[in-house]
Amino acid sequence: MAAAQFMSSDDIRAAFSAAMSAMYRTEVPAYGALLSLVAEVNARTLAQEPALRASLAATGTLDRVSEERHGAIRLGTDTELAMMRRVFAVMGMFPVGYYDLSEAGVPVHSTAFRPFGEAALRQNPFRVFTSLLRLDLIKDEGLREEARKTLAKRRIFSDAAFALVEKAEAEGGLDAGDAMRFIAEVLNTFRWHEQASVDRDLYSRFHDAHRLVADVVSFKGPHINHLTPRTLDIDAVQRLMPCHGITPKAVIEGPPARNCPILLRQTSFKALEESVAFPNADGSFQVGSHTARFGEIEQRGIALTPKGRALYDRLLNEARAYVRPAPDGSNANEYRGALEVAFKGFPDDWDGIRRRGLGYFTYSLADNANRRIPAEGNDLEAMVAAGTVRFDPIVYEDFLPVSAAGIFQSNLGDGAGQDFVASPNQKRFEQALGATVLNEFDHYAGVEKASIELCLAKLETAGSLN
Ligand code: OOG
Ligand code: NI
Repeated sequence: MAAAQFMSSDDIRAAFSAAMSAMYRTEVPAYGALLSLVAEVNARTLAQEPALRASLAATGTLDRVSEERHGAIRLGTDTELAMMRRVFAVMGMFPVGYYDLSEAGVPVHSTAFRPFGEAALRQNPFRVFTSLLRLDLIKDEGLREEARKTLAKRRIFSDAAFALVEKAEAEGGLDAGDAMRFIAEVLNTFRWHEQASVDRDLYSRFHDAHRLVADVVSFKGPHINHLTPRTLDIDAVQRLMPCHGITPKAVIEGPPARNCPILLRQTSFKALEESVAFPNADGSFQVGSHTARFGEIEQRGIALTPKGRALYDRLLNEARAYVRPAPDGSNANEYRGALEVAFKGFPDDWDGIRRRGLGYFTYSLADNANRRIPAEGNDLEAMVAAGTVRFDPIVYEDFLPVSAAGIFQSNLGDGAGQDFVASPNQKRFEQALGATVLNEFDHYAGVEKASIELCLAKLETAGSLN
């Protein structure tokens, strides 16, 4: 019974996420300060908002909140992306969604590796926003070739990591000892390297082409560039960050503050300037610096249906057509105002969102249900109206391309954006990945449907007992 000895992929993911967080805390101390602030604000929010606490408890998601985070990495080659997919699969993380960032002036396209099943998400929803550099968008052919050659030489995974992934694939899992070795080996891939792999001059040329090219190509591996805890009140954290010595970016990305949070709101603090040793031809080093790693927080709201998402996109575009947030924050208030006006067009009560088919919900028997089956009929709506069935928003587990672009821009530095012709190429991305990406909407729709079926089945049993 070999399977019984395997450490579950959910446990491996949880352990990996904790190890990554511990590593990042030592590498970027401000991340530790942010974690304490978020924990404080979350505790206060839960104490002040009993309805929120009850909803999180009813959906079994109260415990995961404080453990929750996402990270981001940027890869250089197809081979790296394909291997990363196999590594994440050992931790029960699969590619969900395709994000084209070229439109926003960033030469990458991306996916999010994350757990997919409801039970896995509940145990630990750790996700990694994973980008692949698009050298095809770099105009200078000579430089493109230099980048390609540099990337072709590096190996971002150790031999031991390869061997453990192959073992997990061949045998269907890893025992606890192997899992711990796997975590340690893979963690090294995400580590910061103070020594660059190119000389100062080549770094500068990459940097001039695009800061992101320098960040991906000049180093020995895809250093984790941020880790993002989940807060239950992003406005409070944004307000309190300066008191903790952290300067946030000027505007919160995503929808405005609302009674019923939708999708995702995010804010970040600027990247650190870190010292880097660039190798010279004679074996000596020249000291310079690089800005790459930063901090971010996010507040997650309800997952929207395609109809809800279309409404969100329309309202966000409306606000941005009126005023585009300037990188220096000079029009932050105006932008906030424009968002608030535009989003008056989005219902701000859970039942309104539900009845208009804008968001996904889970349904369950209400705690105090006296199992009263309404005379008008026993369909779900009647049960909801009678208070026998409760509904709770399903949390959005994914990302938003416009927000991601804003986060990229803020930590790459102002004016880092370039005009690329928008060129989404999901097929090309999936070829590199060696798999197709999962569709996020299918996941949410499936969770909602399963909850309705379970709820109706329970009611039927209760009804027949009456
Ligand atoms: C990723 C930026 C996107 C988010 O939360 O939207 C992201 C990056 O800077 O590599 O992490
Ligand atoms: Ni992020």
